[in-house]
Formats: sequence, structure tokens, C-alpha cells
Amino acid sequence: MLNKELLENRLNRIVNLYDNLDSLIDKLPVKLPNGAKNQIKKIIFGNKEISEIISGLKERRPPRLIMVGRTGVGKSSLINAIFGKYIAKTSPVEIGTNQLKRYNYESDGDILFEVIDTRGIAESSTESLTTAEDDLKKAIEDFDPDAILFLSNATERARMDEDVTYIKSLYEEVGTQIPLLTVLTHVDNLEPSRIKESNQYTDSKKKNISDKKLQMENLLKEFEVACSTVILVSTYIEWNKENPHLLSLEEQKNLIIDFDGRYNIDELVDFLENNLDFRASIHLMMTTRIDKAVRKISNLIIKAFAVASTTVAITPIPFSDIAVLVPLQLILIIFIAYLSGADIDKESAKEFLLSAGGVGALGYGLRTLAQQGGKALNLLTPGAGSAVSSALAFSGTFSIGKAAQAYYIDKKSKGEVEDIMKNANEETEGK
Ligand SMILES: Nc1nc2c(ncn2[C@@H]2O[C@H](COP(=O)(O)OP(=O)(O)OP(=O)(O)O)[C@@H](O)[C@H]2O)c(=O)[nH]1
Ligand SMILES: [Mg+2]
Repeated sequence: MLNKELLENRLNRIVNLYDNLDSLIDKLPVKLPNGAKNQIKKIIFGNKEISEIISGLKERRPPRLIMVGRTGVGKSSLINAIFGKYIAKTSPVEIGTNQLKRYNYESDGDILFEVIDTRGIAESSTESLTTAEDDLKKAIEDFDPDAILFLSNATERARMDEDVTYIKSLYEEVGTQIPLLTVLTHVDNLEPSRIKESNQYTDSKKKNISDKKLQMENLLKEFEVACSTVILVSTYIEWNKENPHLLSLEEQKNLIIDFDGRYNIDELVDFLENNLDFRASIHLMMTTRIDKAVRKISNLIIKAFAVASTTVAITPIPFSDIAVLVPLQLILIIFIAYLSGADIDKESAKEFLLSAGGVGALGYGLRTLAQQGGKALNLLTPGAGSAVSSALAFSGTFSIGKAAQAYYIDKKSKGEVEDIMKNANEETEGK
């Protein structure tokens, strides 16, 4: 099983390869024409997507959330539900003169989330609201949150208006650039409330859930906070011991799920992964769904390299663009292989590129090249300028990345990869 430390090592190796791109290019099994190396470096270092991924990997850190919601709405339960275990929080630090609290949720010495909890404000009187909001504003400037999570109980219609009024004023106060997610909790208690297993939800329950979603969306629109996504969840978990919050840290750590009534938590985690700052998103992936993390990161890398490849076609270069494209693709293959934990040497990257996956993927351009230079990738062949169009460069690199993913990460056989690529290629050529 992949653990966090193993994945950390792999990510560090990729960062290392990127930071030592010169020596990586020197080790590629290709003979580069003069100037090609600089061109390759320029394209990789100049690509915004690639550099964002690398700095995200380097500077990964826990997500910083503001959690807004009344006592009992399910803020702590939501964190437990995300991780599928009982997560202790550090003793809260009070901020300012009010009940604003800041704390971390931690597990095995790792900080999973840093949170500012504003529940005190929502429940305090209007007189103290102004001071509280000033305090909050200051706290948020230091905290620099990745997202605001606004929780409201789906079964308490009467309070939803009040909650939305509060979130509106808060959101205007702190700046609307921060992603705002509205989470309606306790949906397991919507009728028929006796059904707690999410896979047993009846059509009528699902209808009640979607009605509730619509209701909240309309309310947010009415209050002009329409930018918020609304996700409905149940965070309901029964642990093997009563009153888990009263147990010692050690006992809490050993709690086991007796009954799992969670609903729609994956959608919520997806939202966070896609909307948080990338540094926080990587951390979240690594602490929640580590097996998916590898695939997600590899998807991002493939896409970024595919985008980078399009630059090859539009930049005038004094040699064949294949001379730049092929090394880019080799580097992509090496990154994917490292991400999978494989130790790939230059010969195997070359073999991969020339075999099923690679040749199939780039289609005609590379196939010709393979016929010419199967023994050594000799890219010194006089160039024909821009022979590869942006679209072909993109789809070629994208397919090669996918082939590498199928082979190294999904452990498909060469034959299977070949089939996948043949199909993809026929589709492209058929168009
Ligand atoms: N059925 C059901 N119960 C929930 C759900 N979310 C929370 N609860 C229960 O509601 C109670 C309060 O939940 P907490 O997660 O402690 O609420 P909180 O927002 O952290 O409350 P404070 O820490 O006091 O602000 C607990 O008994 C939870 O088990 C849910 O989605 N469904
Ligand atoms: Mg709590």
C-alpha cells in the first residue's frame, strides 16, 4: 500500500529532476541539435502550468479554512467524515475579544486542516457583531484562508435565512476572491429519516435532498451570494464508543466506525481539491485519498506538458520541432514513471517512447521518425521547420502521457497499452 512517506519521496524526486533539468536533458537518449537544449528548458521553465505544479509540490501545506456555522451544525463531524476517522483538534486559541477560535485538526502528528471557527459571531448579539467582525477581518488578513466553508443544517429551515444573512455580510467583509462553499449538513435526517445508509436512499429522499439544494441556491441568489457552490452531505458516523469527544486522545485515535452513514463526502473533497490553492490541494490529496493523488498529479502533469508542447509548434526554431518535442515527451514519461515509483533509466524511457505507446500516440510524425532511427533517436536530421501542428503536438504528448500512465501507474501490459493507443490513434486519424 502506498503511504504518505513513499509518495513524498516520489514527489521530491520529481522536484529534484525539475530543479536539475540540465542534467536530466543531458542524460536523455537523444542527440540534440545545437540550441535545442535551451529551447527545451525555455519551454519547460516558461510553462505556467508546469511551474505551478512544481511549486505546489515543493510548498505543499495544510489547507486553511474558515468554518462558519452554529454549534452542532457538524463542523467537527465534517472533518471526521472527510478523513474517515476521528480527528482531534488542538486546544483552540481565542482571537481578539470575542469567541473567534483558531485551531488545527491533527492526526499522527500531521496537521490536516488549519481552521478559524467563527461560530461565536453568528450566535452573538448585534451589538458585539461589529467588534467581532473587525477582529475577524484582522485575523483573516494574517490567516490568508484558502476557502470559507459555510455550514447550515438542512433540517432547520427557519435558521437558513439568518445563516445566509450572516454569511453575506461576512463574505463582503473578507473579500469575495476566496472560494465560498455552502455545505448543508444532516441530510440523512431529511425524510424518510429512518434511512441512514446512503446506498439505500429512496427516490423520495433524493428528491427532498435536491429540493433542499435548490432552496438554498435560491436563497443565496436572493441575498446576492450566488457565487457559492452548494453541497449537501451527511457526516453521520457511529463510533464503537459513546461520547467520543470525552475520550482521551489515545482512545480517540483508536475509535472504529461502527456505522457509516456518510453521504456525498467525495463530492465535497473533489470541490476542495479543485478549488483550493494548489499547495493546499496537494496536501489534502495526500492526507485523504493517497491512491487517487498519484493519478490526479499525473493527470495534471500530462496536461501541463501537452500545453507546453503546443509552444513547440508555434515557436520558430532552426531545427526540426521533433527535436524539441521528443525530449519533452521523454521527460514527461520519466516524470510519470517516477510518480509511479518505478526506477526508470534512459534506455527504458526511449524504449517506451519508440514502442507501442509512444509511436502509436504521436501518429505519423513520430512513426516516420521511428522508422528512420529505431536504433538511436537521432534528432539531428535536418529540420523541416514546423511540421507538427499545435493540435497534433498537444494530442500527441497527451496520448503519450496517458500511455505512460496506463503502463507505469495502472500497470497495464505493453500489449494493452498498445491497444489503447491504437484505438486513440485511429480515432484521431479518422477525423
Ligand atoms: N445525523 C447526523 N448527525 C450529525 C451530522 N453532522 C453532525 N451530526 C451530529 O451533530 C452533533 C454535533 O456535531 P459536531 O460536529 O460536534 O458540531 P460542531 O459544528 O463541531 O459543533 P461545535 O464544535 O459545538 O461548534 C454530533 O452529535 C454529531 O454526531 C449529520 O450530517 N447527520
Ligand atoms: Mg466542533
